[in-house]
Amino acid sequence: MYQGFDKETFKKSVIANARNLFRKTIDEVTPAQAYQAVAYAVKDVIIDEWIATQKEILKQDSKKLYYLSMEFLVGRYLGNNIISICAQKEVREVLEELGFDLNVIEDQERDPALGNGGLGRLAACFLDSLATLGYPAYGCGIRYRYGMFKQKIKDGFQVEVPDEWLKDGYPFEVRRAEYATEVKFGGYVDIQWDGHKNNFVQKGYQSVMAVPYDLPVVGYGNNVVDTLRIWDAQPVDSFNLSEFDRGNYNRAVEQENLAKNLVEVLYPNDNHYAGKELRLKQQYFFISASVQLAIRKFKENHNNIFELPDKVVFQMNDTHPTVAVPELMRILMDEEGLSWEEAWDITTRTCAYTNHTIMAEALEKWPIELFSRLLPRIYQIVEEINRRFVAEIQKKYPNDPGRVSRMAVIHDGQVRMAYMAIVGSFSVNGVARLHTEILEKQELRDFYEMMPQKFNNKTNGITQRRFLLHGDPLLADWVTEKVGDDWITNLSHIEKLAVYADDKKCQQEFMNIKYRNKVRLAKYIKEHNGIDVDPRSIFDVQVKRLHEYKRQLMNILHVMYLYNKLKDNPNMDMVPRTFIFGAKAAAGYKRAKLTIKLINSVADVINNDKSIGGKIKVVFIEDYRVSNAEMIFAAADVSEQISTASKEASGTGNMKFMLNGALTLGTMDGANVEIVEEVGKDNAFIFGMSSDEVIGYEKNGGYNPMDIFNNDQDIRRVLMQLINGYYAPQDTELFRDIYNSLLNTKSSDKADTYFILKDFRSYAEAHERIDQAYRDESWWAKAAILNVAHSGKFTSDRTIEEYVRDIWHLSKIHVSLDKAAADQE
Ligand code: 26Q
Repeated sequence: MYQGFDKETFKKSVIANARNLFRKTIDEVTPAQAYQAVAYAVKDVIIDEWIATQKEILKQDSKKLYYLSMEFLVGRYLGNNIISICAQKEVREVLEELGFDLNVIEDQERDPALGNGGLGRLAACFLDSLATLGYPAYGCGIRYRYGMFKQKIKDGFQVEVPDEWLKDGYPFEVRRAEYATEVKFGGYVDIQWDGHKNNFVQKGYQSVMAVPYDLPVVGYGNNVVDTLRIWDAQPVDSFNLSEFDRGNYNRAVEQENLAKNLVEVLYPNDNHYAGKELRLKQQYFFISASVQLAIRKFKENHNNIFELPDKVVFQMNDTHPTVAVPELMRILMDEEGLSWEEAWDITTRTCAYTNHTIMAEALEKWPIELFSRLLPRIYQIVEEINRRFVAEIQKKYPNDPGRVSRMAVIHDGQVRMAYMAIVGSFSVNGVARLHTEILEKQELRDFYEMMPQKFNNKTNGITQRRFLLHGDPLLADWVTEKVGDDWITNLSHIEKLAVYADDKKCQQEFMNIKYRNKVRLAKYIKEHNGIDVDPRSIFDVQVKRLHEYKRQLMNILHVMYLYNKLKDNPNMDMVPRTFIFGAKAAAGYKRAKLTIKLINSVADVINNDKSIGGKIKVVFIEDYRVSNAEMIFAAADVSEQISTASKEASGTGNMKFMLNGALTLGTMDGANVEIVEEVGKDNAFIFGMSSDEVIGYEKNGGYNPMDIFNNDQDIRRVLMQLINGYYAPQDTELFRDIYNSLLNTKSSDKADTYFILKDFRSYAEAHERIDQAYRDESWWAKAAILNVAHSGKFTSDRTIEEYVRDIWHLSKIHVSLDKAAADQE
């Protein structure tokens, strides 16, 4: 247990909080109030470690990582923090003595959902690992007033409801008004000659104050607490208005509105670029504030700015934070007085870039008009970056104008953010081996050719502390009983489970745990969906953002196909299957939303058809998010990872399922490739085209889904059911768009771009293999245990160690609490 934790003190703290916050005795508070009282008490325990860690970082003069990200999908804090201070048992006991159930209290917390999906959740896992491994790190992001929307399902359709996560205040955050920082937008650049050089001064701008809120990131059992710093926007008070603006009422109102709007809401697009002005403002807002503060902090105890790359590294989480490159250049030149060459040298040794997608539609390209109007000084710098880079290309590849137009940062009236990120960074990494290979050989080939030394792979990972220790306590205890608890901070130890895979008793124990987790999920489904599902059926799960490339559509088409088979032959011998979906669609993504409706329509028909004896059930879980995800992974038998090969950069849900002993049904895409490599092809169900085949068709054509439609009557029947009212008797045209997306007879070359029909048969066969395999309980248990045992590679602890070794070069800090206590005195 954590050194500083004392049960009696903790109990008193909870009681005192109830009194101070709510003027109530502890027996009077509601569960929501009890949550607050407990959360503040836990924060109280953490706060000394937090202070001690920051003092230690200062004392050691450690190099610091700034992980710049528009998204941090941290999920609930309370349960995770209690685990990290290793006081779960004690807190549970204290609460029981006070008449509360810890699980119920944890359930009161709203998920801070400051992210969309994989990229945001990865950032959260990374912070957990950084703190647990003892590395000095800051997450830098935005304190959106509204995070990812809450999803309601009404009449089968998704309805978005605002996520008011800050409504009752958030106990774990600390406002740091003393670090407020001004960020400037718009206006023009005044060039002033001072007799030696030109000075660039932004004038006539609007500004906002960026005010940071800090959230603790508690390392597991090591007293290290890092910081997630999220920025709020406040209007600058009129005293701060420059001479130029004083008395300009309109400008004052505009500035006030700018501050109000800036951090209002997270854009709910996942893997899709929307060229919205406000989005670019958000990007510059949090980047300018974060970079300014990092430099200010550096200068507090260093006087040589050339040492910056030894003390600071900025990791850019995709291209969203790429304005960090020109912003750092601006500060170094305009504020620190360095030359271009000096500033560029420092910048390109301080910034690093992670690519998370090769989907063309997700690539950020900002129109010059917008970019230069919003960020006039930054745009000048981008132009100069581009001018010099183009010259470099021409020097290296004379007489090859194609290269210049393919590679220039500014091209066709747009700023290409990925290219700026590459040019301005010393490291460019993909997030799984296959993804990095595709970047090098296809998408970023020209860049790889010109600067191969920058490119590297960092296969993603997940934190076992949230996704096993917290999310699946039964399995966690079982693993600990078998192999000890080292896996909590060193997941490679979980490998030792493999020796139990053949042991019949262990197999039974494992299947029992899985069964109890399925009962827990079945209860949740009954409560939330009113659907009865049989925990003895196979729980076949696809939970992730809804996107065409992830092919939820293929999954539901296969359910329709299976249902047809069952209708034709009600005695068909099959293991009962529960198909579970969970997915949010971007609010403006029509086809994705229609796919949700299709899933729910199919669910309605099948779940209410008594004639099939409950052999198939379909469940759409409303509002898929981190908190229910933990329970869903724990209950899964089959993990659907069925993206069109080459499209999913990595995937991380795949790893969470594996860790919880689900078998992968997947394509050879993203990190699935490495999962299969670890667990063996025999312990997974792999199907479909390879990424090379997909890329081949995309390049050369030659695929016509109509051929499949014409020649495969089962597929044809399913597709016809999309447009004959089988699942939408009121509106036979409802699913026409989905039908067209697969077949569009007018232009067949644009149909089925994600190769759903092409992969369908192979997918259906893989499902049959699952049906057969599940009948042999011993085989299944063995394969599931081997999945858990071979999941060691996929901890984010391993990923972070690789980033540290190859890119960040950080050193660990050690925090002992006695010292913290001594410092206090
Ligand atoms: C861009 C511009 C404007 C508005 C929104 C966006 C935007 C927002 C979010 C673009 C992309 C995203 C999210 C991308 C994402 O989550 N990618 C996923 O990253 C995971 C972590 O590396 C991978 O595992 C997934 O494969 C990848 O899809």
